[in-house]
Amino acid sequence: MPANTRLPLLVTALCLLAAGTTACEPSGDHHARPTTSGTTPASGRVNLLAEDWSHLPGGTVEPGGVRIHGLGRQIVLQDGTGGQPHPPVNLRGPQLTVHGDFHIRATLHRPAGQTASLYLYGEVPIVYDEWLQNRQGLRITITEHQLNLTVWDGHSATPATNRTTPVTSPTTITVTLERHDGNLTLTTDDTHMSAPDPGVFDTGTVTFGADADPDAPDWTLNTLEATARNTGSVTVRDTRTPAQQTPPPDSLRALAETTSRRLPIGAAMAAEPLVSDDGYRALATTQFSMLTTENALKPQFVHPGPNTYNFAEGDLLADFAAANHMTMHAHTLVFGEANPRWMQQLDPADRERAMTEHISTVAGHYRGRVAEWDVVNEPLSPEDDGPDGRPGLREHLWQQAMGESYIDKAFTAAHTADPDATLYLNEFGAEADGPRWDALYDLVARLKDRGVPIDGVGFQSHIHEAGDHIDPAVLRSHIADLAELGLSARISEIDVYGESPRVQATQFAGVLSACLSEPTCTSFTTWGITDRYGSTAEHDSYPLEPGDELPWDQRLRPKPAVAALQNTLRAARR
Ligand code: 9MR
Repeated sequence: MPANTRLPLLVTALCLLAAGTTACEPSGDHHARPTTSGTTPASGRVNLLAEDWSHLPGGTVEPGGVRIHGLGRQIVLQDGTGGQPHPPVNLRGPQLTVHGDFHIRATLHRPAGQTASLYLYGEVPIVYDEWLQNRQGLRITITEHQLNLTVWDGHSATPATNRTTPVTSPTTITVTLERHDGNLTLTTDDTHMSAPDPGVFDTGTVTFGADADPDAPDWTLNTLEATARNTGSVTVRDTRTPAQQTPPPDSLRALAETTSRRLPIGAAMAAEPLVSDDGYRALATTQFSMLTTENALKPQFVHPGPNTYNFAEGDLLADFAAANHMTMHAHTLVFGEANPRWMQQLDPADRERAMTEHISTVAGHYRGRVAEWDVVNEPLSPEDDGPDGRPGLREHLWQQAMGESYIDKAFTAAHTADPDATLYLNEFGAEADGPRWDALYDLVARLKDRGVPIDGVGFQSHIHEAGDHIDPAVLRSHIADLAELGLSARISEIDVYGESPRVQATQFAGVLSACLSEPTCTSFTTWGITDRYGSTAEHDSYPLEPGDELPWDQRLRPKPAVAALQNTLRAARR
């Protein structure tokens, strides 16, 4: 293929993610380079840096290679503990298809004091905002005096191999990782170490990632090549191959189009499975007309350091939504959870400025691409701890610094940053009558009285216990009460856990029908698509122990809930 007819992998990645052929165009700031995507040079050698590295979080494509700046991204728990590293993955970059023996050789420039890490994943990690599960993959780390090889086999959080050897590390170093005869061997000019291969690349793919110490000077990946050995082969996965997916007429999104409301049907989605799991991506594109960012735009993902923003995963989701003609609902600007440690440790006097800066930068970045924001998530206390026996405001860093006014300030800042976005306050447990609904109603009524630019309320609709069962008639009455205040509503995060498939189906369908019956209910969104990646999974277990809360099971088979949702949509045909 002549070089000038080759497409940047970025474009092919978006085509892969696209449902419509017209959508195969990149957007945003890219520095895509020519690529050999989809080709196999006769030598069985692939120049991976000729592919797209422009979306690597913390990476900058330069003439001499890819400069790696550490983001210091970590998974921090709500009490400020934890801190599991969350290294960048080049999700929109090259995926290598491998068979048999091969080696991957990297040359890098590592300034003194820097720790350079290169990741080769057989399966990309599963990422949530309270944990990251490493699956099959390996990390090569080079410090001043040491070379380290860490191998995860997908059966445990503990690495199967973690070996270190001394290295006389010059500034420029070449490392070669070879898979051969059931072993993994790592070689540099002056050292050599081997470990048994637990089948890290048995998936037949390699996805790359790179990380750095944020406090040391950046390192540069100057070359990265894969070469087949013996009878093995290496190719860059041709992401253009999969056929474009057209929503079948009985899909949720196609049926919803036939309702008089043309109600958007959404799901919370994550970047990693959209890229790495063809079945998940197919459901995402064919079944849903709306996308909520599950974790990618929570503060600790998007704003890992006081002056460090990372939009890579959020941009992937925004481009995916646009390419597939989905409305993008962004979650969430201000929340008591999922905040990076630096935010949790802010002096109270600095919090208002930090909050409004965060909002203006993040909502400003997505201006024009995001239709709606959850501006404030879960402002109510989980307990009935207010003076009137209802929930008071949830105590967290923003509320402690500003009292209730943090909500006013957050909405005002979001409206300034993106005047066209529809702005929601999102809450759980307010679908039934009782003190929680009363507290929510009074809160949003006060906001409206004060002229706060709030457009609507999200009813999360998590049904995790029998006591959470939602009565559609009561939910309808709440939506109607909000309409009288001039507020719209949406079903923002429904999932139904621990119920029989029949009860689960009835609950999903009842809530959808309540939404369809109220003209001010603007959309219906499930909190995920499949139990394979559901948010109630037991995350410490290998293999992952999924929950059962979503419409598609962990093998991506539809449960009765899917038919119940389809029937509810059919019944609302215009
Ligand atoms: O789905 C999210 C999961 O990956 C996180 O680990 C969890 C941590 O708080 O948050 C989940 O999403 C929540 C959302 O942000 C707000 N409402 C409740 C959702 C489900 O727990």
